[in-house]
Amino acid sequence: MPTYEVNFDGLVGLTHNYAGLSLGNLASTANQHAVANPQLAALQGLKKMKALVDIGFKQGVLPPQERPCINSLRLLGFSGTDAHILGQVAKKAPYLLANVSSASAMWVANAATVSPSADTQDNKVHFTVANLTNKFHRSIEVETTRQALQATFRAKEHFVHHTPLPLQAQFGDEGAANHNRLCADYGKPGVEVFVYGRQAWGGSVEPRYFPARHTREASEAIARLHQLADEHCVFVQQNPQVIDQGVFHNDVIAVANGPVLFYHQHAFLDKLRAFEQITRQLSQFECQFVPIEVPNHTVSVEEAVRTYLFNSQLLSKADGKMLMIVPEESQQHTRVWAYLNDLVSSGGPINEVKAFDLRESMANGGGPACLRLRVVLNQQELAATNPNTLLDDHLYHSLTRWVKKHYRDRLTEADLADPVLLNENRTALDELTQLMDLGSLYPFQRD
Ligand code: SUG
Repeated sequence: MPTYEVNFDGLVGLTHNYAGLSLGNLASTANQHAVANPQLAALQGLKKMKALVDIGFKQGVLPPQERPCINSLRLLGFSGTDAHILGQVAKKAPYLLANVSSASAMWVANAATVSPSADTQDNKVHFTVANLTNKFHRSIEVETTRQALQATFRAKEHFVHHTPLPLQAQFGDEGAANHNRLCADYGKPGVEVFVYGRQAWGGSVEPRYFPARHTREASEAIARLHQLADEHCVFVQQNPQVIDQGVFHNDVIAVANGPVLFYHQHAFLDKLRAFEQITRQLSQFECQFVPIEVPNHTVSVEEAVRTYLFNSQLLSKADGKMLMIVPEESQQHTRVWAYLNDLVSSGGPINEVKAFDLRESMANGGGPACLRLRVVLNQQELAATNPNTLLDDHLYHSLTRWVKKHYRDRLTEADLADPVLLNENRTALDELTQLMDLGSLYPFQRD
């Protein structure tokens, strides 16, 4: 049966702004207080999605969230009308206003971990929504993400949705950004590689300055929940030194597709052991592991973080070769671009590269790979997916019109307390749930 990797991209929300909320994510900190353009951000994301559809890839869309999140503020003791709450929080706790207003749900690589049916014992696709405990502004995404995934993948005979892991640092889970799958073909069983930042119990070397957001214990729990065979899972620690240099998720320094792992020399702590396991496990499926290492003297960790070379999408083309989608920052960097040109002409599996302008998202530390959640679906599973979430020309044009109608082209933190902005959000999202047939997804639609 034909099987596809469908990339579901997060649609940028109406409150996209630069609040400097993510310690350890250098772009987020550096761009605090910059003026954001939510309309441009959403259109940049849509253009990437449309370009991939036009080349023949399957592409889905995941919706943004209701922001500012008034419900979170009520849980924290604010009361009265929504407008009153916004006024109070802006005066008494502006840091909270920024947190409950972030459009961070756009980075859906952190929405969930997904295991394809070819890997799971019950032959269903398993989803575990990431708890994102390390950052408050991200932890409040969980409930709407869970509902959005359920509204997209409804059919119980094909899809299993697990509740998030306990909302606790020892089970810190950042989803697919720390998860890679290696396989011969999407439809064949694969080896799932879980990359963690630290071990909560038992001790591990940890970064000194920046948080390791994701634990080994979280990854192990997900492997159990997803009914993966022990002999087809590899757990490897991210190098704590690169976390301290701004690599807050593994997808900032490595990406896999098919049998290929494209990674930086310093990405992993115990690389040799992990690669030996991957090689052995893949050989059980008669699949040869293809590691492509970028040496530090060619691209340093600092350059990798600045250009997001590894936050790329590796996509399998019909001719068996791979296309690499990189952010424009990689094209503008002389050494990185020279490396990429050498790579595509080297006769290896990656023979084409395309750069996209995603500057609005990049300024918050979100590149092409952060914006997408990979969901491997066979023909039947694809047919059982909510069709209104799959991007075609019609949906692209509807969403583009919708963005142009509702989104502001300038937003600063000072604008977040404006009750008019909240209403603009709700009006737009109400229309979106109809466009994408998502049901009553948002708190304001249910209250
Ligand atoms: O969690 N940035 C996000 C970026 C997530 C990127 N995702 C992946 N690498 N998969 C984060 O750090 C910044 C928000 C702000 O500062 O306003 C932010 O949340």
